[in-house]
Amino acid sequence: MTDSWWKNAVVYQIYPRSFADSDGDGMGDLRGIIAHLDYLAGLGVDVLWLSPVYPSPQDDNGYDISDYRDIDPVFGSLAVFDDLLAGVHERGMKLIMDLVVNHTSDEHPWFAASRSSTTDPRRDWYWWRPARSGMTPGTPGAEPTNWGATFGGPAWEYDAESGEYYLHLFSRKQPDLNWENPDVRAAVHEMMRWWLDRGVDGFRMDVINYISKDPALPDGPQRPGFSYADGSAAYIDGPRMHEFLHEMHEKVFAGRDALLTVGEMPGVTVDEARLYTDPARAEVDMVFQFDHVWVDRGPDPWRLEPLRLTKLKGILGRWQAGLADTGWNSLYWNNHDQPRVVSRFGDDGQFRVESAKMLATVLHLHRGTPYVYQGEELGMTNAPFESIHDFRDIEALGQYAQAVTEEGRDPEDVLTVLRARGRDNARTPMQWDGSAQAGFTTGMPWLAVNPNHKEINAMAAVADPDSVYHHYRKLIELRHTEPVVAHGDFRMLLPDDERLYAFTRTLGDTRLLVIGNFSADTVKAELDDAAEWAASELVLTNTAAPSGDLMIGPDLTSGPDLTIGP
Ligand code: TEU
Repeated sequence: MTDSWWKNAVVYQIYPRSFADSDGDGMGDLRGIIAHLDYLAGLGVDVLWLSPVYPSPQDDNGYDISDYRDIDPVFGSLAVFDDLLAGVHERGMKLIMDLVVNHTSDEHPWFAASRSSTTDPRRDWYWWRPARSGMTPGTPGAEPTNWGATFGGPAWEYDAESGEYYLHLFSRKQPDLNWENPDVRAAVHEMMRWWLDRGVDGFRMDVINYISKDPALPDGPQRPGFSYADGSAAYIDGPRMHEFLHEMHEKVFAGRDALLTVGEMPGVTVDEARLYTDPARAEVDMVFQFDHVWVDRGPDPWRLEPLRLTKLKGILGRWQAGLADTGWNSLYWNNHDQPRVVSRFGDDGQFRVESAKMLATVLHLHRGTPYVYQGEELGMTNAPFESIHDFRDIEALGQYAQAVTEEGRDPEDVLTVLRARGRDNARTPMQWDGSAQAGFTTGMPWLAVNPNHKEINAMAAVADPDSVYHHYRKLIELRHTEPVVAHGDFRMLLPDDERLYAFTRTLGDTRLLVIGNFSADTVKAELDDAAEWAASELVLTNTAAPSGDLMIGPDLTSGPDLTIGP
């Protein structure tokens, strides 16, 4: 079995198109990343994860791949990629690639062949089906199932040439691969070995728990007010998932050391995740679960639900308990699909710095491997999107069109949710400095920079010892130097408190107390052994001048009144 070096590691996600642009075309690129490797090494992260940089029509910003073995010219070339990899390794870091193999681009040669005729050897590499029986092919409602696609519209696209439909769980330019076909699996395995042979250190696997579908493709339950049904019961954690991941492990990872594999798994349950990440089963090292980022999602997707802290603690506590003995958690607040955490669960106004530090502390001191998404270490915030025309994301645009045009929702309601939760919030350019385009590009950025880059930027943060950046740096260092952070047991405290997030970590004689205040008030933490805690060493705080001797008091309200205990 592989060693588990990644328990002590922190991963940093780069969204290349928004990270740093070296040639002034307004899109980030690999040379831009190379120019900032010292910044990343200075933060102390162990692994970089690159969102897709392969050739792509960019329908879904690279999650639609048309060639798995090259680099899109907009980002660079294989030669530049090799330089980047060398630069990462020279600094003692590792690099993992995004592996998007639930679907390809419709412009991938595999799909072009598949589409070319019903008798092509690659026809069966994708999910082709005839119209619903008794219906005229190509007419509304004739789709083979009633499923909706994630980005709006039906999950099936009609191909008039062959008179059949192909399945796409995301956009129509992202046809789903048919993993039932062993040739598909072998082709993916071969491609993965090719990247590992080139020197990459592992993969983040996009929607990997969607690759095994129930081949019967049953209809899903219809929802009143929605044009399409939810088909996910037929493709989340499907019947052959464990078999496919174990086979991939055997064919690709076995015999190679020091890799990191993390499966992105929307809708995965704790029980399934324990199996996916049980080292004895040889599937993946860890998974991204979604329960905690769906905490503020209600029954109506177009109504904002406020955060209930007790619910968030219930979810993350359940994941901590479920993977305590077998398996391993990944820990994240942010990625390129989620709004900025300080805006979502914290305070991006008066207490932005304290709040961003508090959120970082709570996350990084759970048991699991933390992921930092570019700009999170600066406390970057959501962006001020006004109209739908300010958004670029295919999900925002597609869902808006469906909700407003097809389902008759009030555009303002939809916009309110997109402003708060839309993926473009995470995708505004990285804020390097206070200059016109935040030091991201000398040209016109593909998505507008957040005007707050004048105050919130890396140059200012690195220079300020009290910045969010230095707090992240200290948390990462703490994981490297203090074994309780990676290996300690986790115990949730105060589960019914709506303002405080408190827990302990214990390893042998070392005990760590973490208290995060999610409110804007000074709050007293009523802890059983308060006197003992108050007398112990304060390791890290988000407040300028903590009172008493708290071990850790990430309190939102800076100020000397922070107290614990009765
Ligand atoms: O995302 C998977 C996924 O489930 C998304 O639909 C996500 O939950 C949603 O967009 C949140 O609003 C992965 C990638 O991370 C995402 O960027 C891709 O668009 C998607 O797969 C398709 O490849």
